[in-house]
Amino acid sequence: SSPCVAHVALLPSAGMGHLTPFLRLAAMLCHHHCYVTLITPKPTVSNAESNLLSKFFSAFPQVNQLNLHLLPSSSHTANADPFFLQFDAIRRSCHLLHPLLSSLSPPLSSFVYDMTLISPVLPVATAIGVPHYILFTSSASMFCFYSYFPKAAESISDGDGIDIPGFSSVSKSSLPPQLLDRDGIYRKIFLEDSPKVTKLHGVFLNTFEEVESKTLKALNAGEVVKDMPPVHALGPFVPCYEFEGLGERGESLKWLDKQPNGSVIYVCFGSRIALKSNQIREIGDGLVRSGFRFLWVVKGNKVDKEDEEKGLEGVLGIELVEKITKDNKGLVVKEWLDQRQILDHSAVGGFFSHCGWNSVMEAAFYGVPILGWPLLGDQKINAEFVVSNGGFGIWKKDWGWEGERLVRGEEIGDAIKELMSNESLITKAEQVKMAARKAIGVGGGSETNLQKITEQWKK
Ligand code: BUP
Repeated sequence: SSPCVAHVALLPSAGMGHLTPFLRLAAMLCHHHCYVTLITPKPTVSNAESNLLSKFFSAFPQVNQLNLHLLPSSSHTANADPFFLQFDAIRRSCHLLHPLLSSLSPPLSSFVYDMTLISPVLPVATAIGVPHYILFTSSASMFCFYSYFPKAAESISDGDGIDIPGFSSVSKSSLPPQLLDRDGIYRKIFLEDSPKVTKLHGVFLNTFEEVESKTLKALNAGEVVKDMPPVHALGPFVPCYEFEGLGERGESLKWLDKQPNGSVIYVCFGSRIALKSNQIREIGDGLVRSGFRFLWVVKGNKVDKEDEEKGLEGVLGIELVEKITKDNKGLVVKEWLDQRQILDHSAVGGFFSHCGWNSVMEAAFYGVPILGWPLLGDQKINAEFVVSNGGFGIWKKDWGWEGERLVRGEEIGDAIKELMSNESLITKAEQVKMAARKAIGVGGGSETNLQKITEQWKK
């Protein structure tokens, strides 16, 4: 007899850090023979998101695309983060989903939506009567913090940080700075949504047992929050060759091909942060001082749609460009690179990263040691993971958040030397890589979890 098909709807939120794991999950569900409807909030904030969506739909024509035309965001202060404004716009538009989802055929078996959408999606999912889950796009550690946050919210400004039962404490200096802004969208979402996690059928995480087992156990035992629904580790989400990059080998890969094994440090601070120009120049100085080869992705603007034709010289200054090009040790690019291909390249021996969770999991999957410089949001909690649980990186805590102080080239150069010459980090990264591959391989923890969940949906 032919197996029953599960029909899963997925709703991502704004930014590559949220979209990418959703698309990877969509690909995994297709490989598990689910019928997938991907809801796409339109328009996207960045070009990177719309480009990735096009690639995804050409690689997976069997996926049903459902556009969610967004209502405008409510008026907010002019300097609000464009990605947070988009979170808000998606939240305001979620009620439009009910007629779209209830008329789907075959009817939905389950609905997986972004961690930032709990309050507005909850009534829709309940009305349709479908089991529903969030994909929490960060670590299990961050999920502990998120779940417990409302209980500690009032006291965080005066206290030393937050002690989370069943987990450890998050020091005051590691608290996502946006949570201290009483009127901010990010804090509002945390306070409104977090108490509702107990109403979900489950929580999906892009992590794996081998590296966050204690935290996952505490969550599932209800130690962090009572009545916690099942929390499933499904990661690390594997970069998907079918739609990411599509195998093109651009200039940077050709450059990497010519460099010795493990000799290059790859530098990228994610899709959402544009550092100030004086800090960018210090990084450049640090890279040159380190004496190591480097591949550096520089971002001039928060949103790529606003990228003006300011060449590299405009961002870095002529003097630095000359230094970099003089001995041909470094390659600096302004455009979007396929990070998957970079981290997978044998020439890359280290990753200078902001510790966005997707980047951390990708580094784990490819076994690349990290020099972490957490710049905002959950990134210090992720950096703590890299240093403590994963043990495959270093983090200079006194560098602070983005813009807290100017981190000098000399400090950066020294930290890069420390990373690139530490043999034990390479060994540790290799162990994490093996564990990551085991988790998603046949019979591995994450693979088994996904198998069980999709079987339930098919019943
Ligand atoms: Br930039 C850049 N190429 O040039 P994170 C990013 N990426 O493939 P973020 C590229 O975008 P949040 C580039 O591999 C990762 O999958 C990268 O997600 C990819 O950080 C993703 O690492 C970025 O989580 O998002 O963008 O700061 O703040 O939501 O964590």
